[in-house]
Amino acid sequence: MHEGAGRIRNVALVGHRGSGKTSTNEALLYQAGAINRLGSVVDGTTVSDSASDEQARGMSIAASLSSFRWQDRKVNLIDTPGETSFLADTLAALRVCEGAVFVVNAVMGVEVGSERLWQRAAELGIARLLFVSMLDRERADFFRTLDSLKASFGPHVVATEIPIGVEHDVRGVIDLVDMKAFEYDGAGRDNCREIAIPAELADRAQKYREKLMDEVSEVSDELMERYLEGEEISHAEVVDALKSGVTEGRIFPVTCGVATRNLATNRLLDAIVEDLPSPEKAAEVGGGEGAALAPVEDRDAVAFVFKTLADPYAGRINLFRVYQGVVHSDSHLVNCRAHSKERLGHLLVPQGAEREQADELGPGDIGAVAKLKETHAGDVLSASDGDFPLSLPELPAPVMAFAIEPKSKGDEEKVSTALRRLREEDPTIDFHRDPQTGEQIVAGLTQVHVEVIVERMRDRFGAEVDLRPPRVPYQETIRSSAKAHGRYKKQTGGRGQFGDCHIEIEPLAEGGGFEFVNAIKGGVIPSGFIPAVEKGVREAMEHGVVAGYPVKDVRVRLYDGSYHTVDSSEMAFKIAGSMAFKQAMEGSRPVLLEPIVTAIVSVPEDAVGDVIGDLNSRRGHPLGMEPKGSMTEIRAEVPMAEMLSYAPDLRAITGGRGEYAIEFARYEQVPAHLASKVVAQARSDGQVVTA
Ligand SMILES: Nc1nc2c(ncn2[C@@H]2O[C@H](COP(=O)(O)OP(=O)(O)OP(=O)(O)O)[C@@H](O)[C@H]2O)c(=O)[nH]1
Ligand SMILES: [Mg+2]
Repeated sequence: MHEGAGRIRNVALVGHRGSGKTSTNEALLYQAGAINRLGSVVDGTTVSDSASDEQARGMSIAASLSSFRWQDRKVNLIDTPGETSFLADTLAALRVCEGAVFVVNAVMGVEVGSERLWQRAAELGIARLLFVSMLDRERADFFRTLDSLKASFGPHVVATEIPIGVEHDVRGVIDLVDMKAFEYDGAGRDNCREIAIPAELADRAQKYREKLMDEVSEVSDELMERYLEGEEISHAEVVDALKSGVTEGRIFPVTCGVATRNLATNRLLDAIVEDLPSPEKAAEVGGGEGAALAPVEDRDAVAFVFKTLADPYAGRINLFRVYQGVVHSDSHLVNCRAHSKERLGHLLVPQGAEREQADELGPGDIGAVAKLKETHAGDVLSASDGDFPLSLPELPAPVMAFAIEPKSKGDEEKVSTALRRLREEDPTIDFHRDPQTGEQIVAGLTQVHVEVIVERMRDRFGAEVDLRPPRVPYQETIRSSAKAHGRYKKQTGGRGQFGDCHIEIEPLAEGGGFEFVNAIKGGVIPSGFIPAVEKGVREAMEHGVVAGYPVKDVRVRLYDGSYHTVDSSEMAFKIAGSMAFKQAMEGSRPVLLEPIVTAIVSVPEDAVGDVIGDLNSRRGHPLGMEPKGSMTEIRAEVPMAEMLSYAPDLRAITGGRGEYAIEFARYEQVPAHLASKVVAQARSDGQVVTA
């Protein structure tokens, strides 16, 4: 039997790196009885950070699914990585959940990255709760954190409980809906007991209750009217209004606790099952991808694979969510990308650290399946082949590239197998052979990302590699238009070669890419050869004339030419097209472009001056700064070439207290004095063949 879609809660735990998600995940599993021991991140004993590199680094690298029951509901909880390097997993988790819990650290307040996740969750139409964690830490401040949450996420962020006690003396919470207080003794499962509201907190609790009521009454006009006229609003009405406000994304309740002491996690569980919508409810409210699919049983099964992991024991495992119908074990479904049948053997449901087998998973539910032939994250499995509106969210481009070289000769095959397998798990990894230098390039979102990839290659596949400084992905473009004539003619006895074309090239706006315009009149070049000219142009554009980098934002107009009835061939026209492009580019003020990134650097107040000074010396332009909790967030645009080895430098400047993320922003022309250096380097690398 499967769980009814109305009784399921699919919930992602998201938030900034280190905000306490994995510890919260652990406490929720423990409190719900799915595990019998409260593991810790420090000891490397949590369920969701089970990989050895996660334990060694004390951070989550992959999304991790656990299922458990609470209040007779089935909760599928996904712990996600906060580190932006692993954003692919975080976004994939958000994609398949109706609800998210934003975990925010009570010392730091809202941090870099959480705001962008909030935005993504809003776009996906996900209901959101907030959990202010680490109340027990020194300098933890629930109310300051609440203010920072409102400042970042808007006025509908509202506390549904407030803590009793501060820092290490925190001992419980006051529920603002029921106006009841609870105290926690020890970290055991039955550590919660009701107490009277402490007298010294009575006024404060009343004040925050009013704020909550203001917010709740806005859910309906009727409620608002009665509330303003001072009428009594019943407890059940408040609970219902809160629930529908959360479901509709109009209210964002803030809860709080201490994960490592299992303090108030029972209340977070209550909030998850009571306030967050089920797949059925979310479908009624509408919105989101997959809305065209109804979470009902009596239709053909449609499931979406959102995560693939390479389990060292079980092989490849796919995590999927059922959007419609029922998925059975020992059945066949069609992979709608590959249009091939996959046999699903056992269905797996992760229960704490174990995986249990399930006979079937109903609409809205999430589970795992091992040993599919070719299915991976992003694929739709369905009873019959079709085109379903389900896909992974768009991901940032991997901008941090390194050249890698196997430590031992002859390991090339091993290395590429390892990379292929790892990319199944993480679509933000890019690897390719640089056509210019023959180097094997591996690119990720950040330096940490690439380091993790290299460690995984070694630990899982025994493939050891050296990393060399990344090459900057320069590009080239043109600044004026020019005409050129490409003519390829060869007469070597017998049949010759003849191709002849006139083109004009002109600059396109940034992002314009490439346009090819066929303006041939009267068949002076037969239409069968025109694609060959275009192909020749495209090939020439792979290596611009400045320093051998790809050329972009160019329109090429083919307007004249001639042919020979016997000697003309596709090959000859392709070569003529290439020749014409190179020649035209020489005359069109070609320039070198470099990638500019937006760096978001988060540092303690006292390091701000030094960090900005350093960014300036890297040709950076500060865009602004903002206090974020106890840190200051600096935004700056900096050429990527200047940020290649930023991590160790930032560490040195801030004494290890700073962190940063970079995002690709755009391409800009390289200043002339630097461009000549890049050109000289490219020539000495043999990347440019001068005519
Ligand atoms: N004192 C205290 N420490 C906590 C609490 N929650 C987590 N920590 C500690 O804070 C650190 C980070 O916690 P994690 O649970 O790994 O945070 P995370 O959000 O999963 O981190 P990433 O997965 O890297 O984004 C660990 O050392 C935890 O032991 C808490 O409530 N109180
Ligand atoms: Mg974690």
